[in-house]
Amino acid sequence: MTPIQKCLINKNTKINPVWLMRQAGRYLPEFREIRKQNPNFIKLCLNTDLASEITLQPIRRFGFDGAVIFSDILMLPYGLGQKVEFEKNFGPKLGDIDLETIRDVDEIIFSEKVYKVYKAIEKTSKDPLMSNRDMIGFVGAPWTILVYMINKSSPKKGLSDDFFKDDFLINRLLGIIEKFLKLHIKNQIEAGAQVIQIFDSWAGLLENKIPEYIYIPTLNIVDYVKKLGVPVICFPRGIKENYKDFNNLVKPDGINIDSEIDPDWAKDKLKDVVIQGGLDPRTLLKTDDEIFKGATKYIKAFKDMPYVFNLGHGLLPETDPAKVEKLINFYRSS
Ligand code: 1CP
Repeated sequence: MTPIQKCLINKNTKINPVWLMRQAGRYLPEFREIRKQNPNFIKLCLNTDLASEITLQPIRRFGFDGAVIFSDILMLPYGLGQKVEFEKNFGPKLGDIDLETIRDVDEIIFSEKVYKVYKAIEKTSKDPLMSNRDMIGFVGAPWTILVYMINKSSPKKGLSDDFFKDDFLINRLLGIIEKFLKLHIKNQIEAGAQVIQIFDSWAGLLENKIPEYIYIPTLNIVDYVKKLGVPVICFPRGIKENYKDFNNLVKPDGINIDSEIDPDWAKDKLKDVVIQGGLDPRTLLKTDDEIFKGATKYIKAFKDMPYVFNLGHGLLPETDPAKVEKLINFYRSS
């Protein structure tokens, strides 16, 4: 078994694995160099050699215990035939949804559209650098994918008032999203993914209907991953004290806490689950002392428990890689 698997499945308390969300990406000069030559982000994700190289860049630098495949949660709508583009200084821009066309997409059409992601996982898994390291595959949670597909851009400024206006569309889409998320997960596992993380980055946008849009659809996916025999980590960002209900109902193997969650609260309320993450990524923009102090809070709280060190959200693009190195060295030596 690989280190993160040992922590999640065997509840081994001696391993203390570490990886960071968004560890492959914009804060690394070697990534920016490749990105400059590859203005089309989706094409870059579908370039097996480059996607694999980008996945390994942070492993080479920092020796993380897990490598997260360089891809994006929006490969799902892309595979379903929705237009997906990334505009500089704007973020993702999606095309209109045509339910008629999406309805006709079958498993073969989807898998063929994104099969290079699976090839990249396969290639990366075979790299000597990956020995005794976890290959982490991922998807967006049904709710977060629904948000992007309907909103068609980042919901940073909140959901539009008419987001829920078309009940029929929402329910049909959720069913389709769930079906293809399962396929996308199965394909990643068959290609070599040893851990699956489900990112629900926009879970915090919902004030009610949380069971309907978060707990139930995520539980369906989590049960499916468990049936495939692979450990699954959930990240329902921003749901505050609902983390407790989420954990009791969805029962993932691991749960990534966001930076708003107090680690002592998490220790007390989140039972029968391995906790991951928590440290505010903005801490890495501060002085060394502040970084060590921030990390110590989590190290102390989860001492003698199985815990996967990570952040409370993705690394910020402006992070200095030297600070990441200091954090990892500090964690490893503490
Ligand atoms: O160079 C660029 O401009 C591209 C930046 C970039 C990168 C490096 C995007 C666009 N996606 C990625 C890779 C990525 N995305 C990974 C693999 C790398 C790694 O984690 O090490 C992963 C796991 C994701 C997941 C992802 N994409 C999430 C969930 C995690 C989170 O940060 O909340 C989300 C919400 C996305 C959508 C997305 N893709 C890219 C951007 C800029 C965004 C966010 C847009 C928004 O604010 O709504």
